[in-house]
Amino acid sequence: MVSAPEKDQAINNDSGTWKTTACMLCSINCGIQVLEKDGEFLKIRGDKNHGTSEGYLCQKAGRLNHYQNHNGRLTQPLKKQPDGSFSLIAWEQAISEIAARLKSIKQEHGGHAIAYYGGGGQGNHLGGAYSSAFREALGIEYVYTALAQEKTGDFWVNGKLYGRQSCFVSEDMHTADYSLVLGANPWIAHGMPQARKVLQDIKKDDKRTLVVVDPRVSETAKMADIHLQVKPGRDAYLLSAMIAIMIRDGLVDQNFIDQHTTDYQQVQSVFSAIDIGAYCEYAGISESLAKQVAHGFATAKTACVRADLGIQQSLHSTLNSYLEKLLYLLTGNFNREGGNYLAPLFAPLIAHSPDPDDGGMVTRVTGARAIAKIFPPNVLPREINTDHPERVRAVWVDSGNPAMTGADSKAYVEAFEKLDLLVAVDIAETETTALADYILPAPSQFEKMEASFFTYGNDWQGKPTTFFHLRKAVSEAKGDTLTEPEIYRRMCVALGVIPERFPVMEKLARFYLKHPGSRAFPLAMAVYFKSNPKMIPYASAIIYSTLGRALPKGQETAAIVWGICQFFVQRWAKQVQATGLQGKGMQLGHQLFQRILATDTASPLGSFDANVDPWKLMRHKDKKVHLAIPELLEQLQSLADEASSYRDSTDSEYPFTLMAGERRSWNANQIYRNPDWRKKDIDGSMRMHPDDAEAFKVQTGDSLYCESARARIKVTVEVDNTVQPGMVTLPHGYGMKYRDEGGAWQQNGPAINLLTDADYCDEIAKTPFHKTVPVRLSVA
Ligand SMILES: Nc1nc2c(c(=O)[nH]1)N[C@H]1C(S)=C(S)[C@@H](COP(=O)(O)OP(=O)(O)OC[C@H]3O[C@@H](n4cnc5c(=O)[nH]c(N)nc54)[C@H](O)[C@@H]3O)O[C@H]1N2
Ligand SMILES: Nc1nc2c(c(=O)[nH]1)N[C@H]1C(S)=C(S)[C@@H](COP(=O)(O)OP(=O)(O)OC[C@H]3O[C@@H](n4cnc5c(=O)[nH]c(N)nc54)[C@H](O)[C@@H]3O)O[C@H]1N2
Ligand code: SF4
Ligand SMILES: [Mo]
Repeated sequence: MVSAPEKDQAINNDSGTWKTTACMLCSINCGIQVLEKDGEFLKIRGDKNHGTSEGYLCQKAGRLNHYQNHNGRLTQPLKKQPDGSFSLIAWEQAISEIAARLKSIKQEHGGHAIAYYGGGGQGNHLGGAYSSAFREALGIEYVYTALAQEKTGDFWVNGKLYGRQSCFVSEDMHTADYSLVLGANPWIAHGMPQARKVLQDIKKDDKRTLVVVDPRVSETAKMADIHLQVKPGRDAYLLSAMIAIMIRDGLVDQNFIDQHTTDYQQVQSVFSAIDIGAYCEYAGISESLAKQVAHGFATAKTACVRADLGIQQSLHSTLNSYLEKLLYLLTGNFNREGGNYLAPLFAPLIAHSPDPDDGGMVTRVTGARAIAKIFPPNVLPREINTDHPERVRAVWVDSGNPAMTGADSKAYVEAFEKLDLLVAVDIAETETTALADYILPAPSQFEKMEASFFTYGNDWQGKPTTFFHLRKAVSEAKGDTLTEPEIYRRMCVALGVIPERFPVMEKLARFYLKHPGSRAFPLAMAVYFKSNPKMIPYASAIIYSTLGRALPKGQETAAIVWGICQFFVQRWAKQVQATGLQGKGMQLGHQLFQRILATDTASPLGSFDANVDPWKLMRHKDKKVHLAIPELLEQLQSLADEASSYRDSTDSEYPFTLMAGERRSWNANQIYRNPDWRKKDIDGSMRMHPDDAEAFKVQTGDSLYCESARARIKVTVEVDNTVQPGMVTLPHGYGMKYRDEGGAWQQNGPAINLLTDADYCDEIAKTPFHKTVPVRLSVA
């Protein structure tokens, strides 16, 4: 926890000014206050007034000055020259050259030859919200994003069970009596507000139980009442055995099943055929322990499951997501306090894609399906690096570093080098910007207005209020940067789909902001879109060019939030009113917007107390959970064959299982590039079991080679008995190049995606199996 002495609160002089914003290193976006001076953060502390974090911080936030200030910040637009070097280019020229090249690619090959990658990281979603107009202008259908290398299997299962992939499920670990944490390490990776406090509260309370399923004795597993130390990648066996035990022992909630679900018989018959003993043995868990947890979960007054990458980026990932959900569904722990539940979202962060058989989109080259209207980064290099006539020829990357974070970095580099055009929008020089034809620099997330639409992390009863935080800039933008929304607006103008100005509507917007009761602006917008329906796809750019221009300088990008508020109140008027706002319809939407705009910290969106019926968020017409997913029940039936044909990996060419991408105290995706922010684990060591270290005669600090079928990298050993023998782990968020003080390029720690293979992924969602990469080790 980073805190400052009381006396600092009074500082507002030469030593800087305390300003309120949020940490953007993970999806929780805890409120912070920074003592800012000339763009430097001198001190950082938690914001006690923030609705969800209430002053809570983890150790990473205290180092945010390293995100904001380092030698690799981009401050000027750059264009690659024929010799590979970059030279300065004026914005106007860059935008018009890029627009001309994109237009000609579109004309010659169609919009599908252009892909968009990114769309917002952990705290910068405003740019992504405005990019839709730009994508429409070019007919871009292929949106690739990091989310499609972790959560799309889960979304797909939600689509089958609840009717739409956009049905978003959260869990109420704040109040659950029994919490099953499955392939997640919230002590380190968070994933819920105030994660460490939640875990400590459970630990202190004898009546509450924490079970952790993890091959490693993770920091969270150390706090658990029961740790199921599953063998890496074998969760599907453990989970299906637990479900089979629940069915066999009559522990399912038959009332809930009868009232709220369909197709239970099919599910029951598949699970009844499971050889529980054999599955538990294969998973590495004793049958009695699996039984104890199955009984404990099913008989607890309230129980919930919290799952993350440990099952989603591991073998059988989509199937794992199904099994995890069946645990809480069959025991009736759904849509109730202390269980898992459908949660309302502020903005439509997740969309829905039909399956290919129902007319859903697939990629032209590899045939990968869209889930939630996004495509898996695993297939992108192959969509580019091919002779296929319908290949991807241009990529626009915004706030992503796929050359480092996508599976198989070498394939990414080779593919990006083949592109006709690569444009990268970032705040820093990255491995991806190095490959770009044009680099467009944006202000950092503290130098512009920003927001994240991850507003769902609140609990059913613990905190029935959903918050949204529109962060104002806390320091001046560096150099000649443009916000992403402004870049997208200028691209739309250069592509000829919107005019530079909308003088009449801009004027009406100014009048409306002064006299909201007039409704002049919203009515004019409605009339405009009614008479110009072909302009509807560019609504985000238009609202930015009109209402945005009418807002105070620096707050233009808030315009879209006004629109989102209007949609939100159409659905949740009562809940919004319950937070103290009056009025209805557009007035209410406007009031919500004004409150968001006027508050420095997170403001309440709506009060979602027990009066909200979460079943209303179900999207199947019958409002029932459709339990049987034929594709996955089929996969389930082939698990037995897989186990029986398994050969002991110690005989194989790659006898170790590498968890490629562990969250640790000192990694934060690719958001911190310069390693100076780290206090420990500077090299991003490879954790290995003492027995394995002894076999290689290595100690902590020694080097080894870690080699997969794709590449070999040198790693620093950390002897560590939290991992199982035969299993090694390397951290996520290392291996990036950075500029040292003299401006020379350096690299820090393991670049893990050199080792990963794009084909080693889930059949349905194409999410990578990063947690179980087969490797061999050798003496360096
Ligand atoms: N410190 C830190 N926090 C972060 C991030 C960061 O970079 N650094 N990144 C953020 C992001 S983008 C994300 S998506 C989240 C991810 O958050 P998490 O998924 O919680 O983090 P991971 O460490 O990737 O994996 C979680 C656990 O899965 C376990 N695991 C590995 N293989 C298996 C397996 O086969 N089965 C099971 N059951 N468990 C397995 C690991 O041992 C680990 O303890 O973290 C967020 N928070
Ligand atoms: N092997 C392996 N690979 C993994 C994972 C793993 O566990 N193992 N984890 C995966 C997961 S879960 C995730 S979420 C991804 C993350 O991968 P990415 O989404 O590629 O990476 P991020 O770290 O979120 O940061 C992306 C970029 O955003 C830039 N950025 C920061 N602020 C701004 C801004 O305001 N504007 C713009 N335009 N850019 C900005 C940063 O400089 C950085 O270059 O990695 C994935 N890759
Ligand atoms: S939990 Fe996430 S948002 Fe909160 S301080 Fe830590 S990294 Fe930042
Ligand atoms: Mo992630």
